Amino acid sequence: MQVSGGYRILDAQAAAAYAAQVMDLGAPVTAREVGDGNLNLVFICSGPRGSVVLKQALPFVRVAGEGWPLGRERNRFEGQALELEGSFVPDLVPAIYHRNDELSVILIEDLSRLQVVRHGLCRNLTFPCLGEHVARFMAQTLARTSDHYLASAEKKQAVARFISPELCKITEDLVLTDPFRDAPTNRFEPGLRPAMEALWSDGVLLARTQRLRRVFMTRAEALCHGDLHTGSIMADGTQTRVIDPEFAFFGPFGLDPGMFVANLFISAQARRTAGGARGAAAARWAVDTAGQVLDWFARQFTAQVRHAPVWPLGEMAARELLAAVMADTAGFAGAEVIRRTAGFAQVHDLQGIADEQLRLVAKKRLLELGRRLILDHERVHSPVELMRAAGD
Ligand code: SR1
Ligand code: MG
Repeated sequence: MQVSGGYRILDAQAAAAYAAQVMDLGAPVTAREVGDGNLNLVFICSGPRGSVVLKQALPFVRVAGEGWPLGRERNRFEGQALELEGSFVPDLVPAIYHRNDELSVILIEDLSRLQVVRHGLCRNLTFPCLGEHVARFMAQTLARTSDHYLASAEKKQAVARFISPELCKITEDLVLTDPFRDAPTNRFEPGLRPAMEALWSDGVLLARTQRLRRVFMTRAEALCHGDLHTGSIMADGTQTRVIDPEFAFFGPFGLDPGMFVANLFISAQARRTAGGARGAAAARWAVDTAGQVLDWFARQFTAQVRHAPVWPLGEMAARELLAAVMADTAGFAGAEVIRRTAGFAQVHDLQGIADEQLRLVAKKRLLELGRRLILDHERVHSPVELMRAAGD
């Protein structure tokens, strides 16, 4: 069906009408807005014959309001990324049914049967298949969009389709710069200031962070999800779907694995500090899962680049590549831990700890963990060494 028209911000009624025009949901179709993320509108549109999620990019950062303008092109990147990821791992991403770049709208599979992994972790739940699924998602999407699988010209065209200056700048600033200086975007309790000031005055830490920022900005190795935290994944006991790839761009292999394990480390620390006996068990699960996901990712990624169709690597070259990827993974994990602890984009794992003293204990330990991972990251060459650097 042909749908045209200029950009306008949809309300629930307009979202329902749009979904009804594009999909056969029966009549009547109703919609409710359920978005709880930082950037977009998200509607669940339901009719007698089924339901669908309509996601629309706003021309500004939702949590900040119109004072923080942001281009709507991120909706196109998200649609393109879902299409590409779906061709590699259709069972691990939501199906995409429709994309309208003019209206900055995508229609995707309704995943209401699953829950956002971060929400579950905050309630001490565990997800038995999560590690295996996320490892496969990362190995497949990263290897298959790299120069090992794509011919030289094809790879460069793919990089061009995902040039995403505004979203990359958010990560450059909010993940890799602002938390490492006294920036107005940072958000933390006064009791955390001495620990933050210690980070800001650690010249070696700042130099290692500059290296990570350079890697992020210059190394177009593969299509990264770009924001692979536990709020970007929905799951239950058997199924997993990686959602929200609006930050997708061609970046370093280690970015997604680093961000993902960082969020498991954050969950583990929060649960261990404030979750009682059930929290301690959930924390152990999160740390074990971090180790497993790195191990599974490392094995699959190595096998893929060794047997890749365009540029297969010999054993030694594959080993060297993996060592470099694990070093970057450790470094990005450290930066993600620090920014989720004291930067702009906070997480419920920590903010949900009602007791301020306990919250500060968890946050101080996480700042120390993040510092250690960044300082040591170039010495990390394997999943085991990364977990050792993380203290487990
Ligand atoms: C202004 S956007 C802040 C954060 O929200 C997104 O989910 C990304 O994590 C980004 O860094
Ligand atoms: Mg998101």
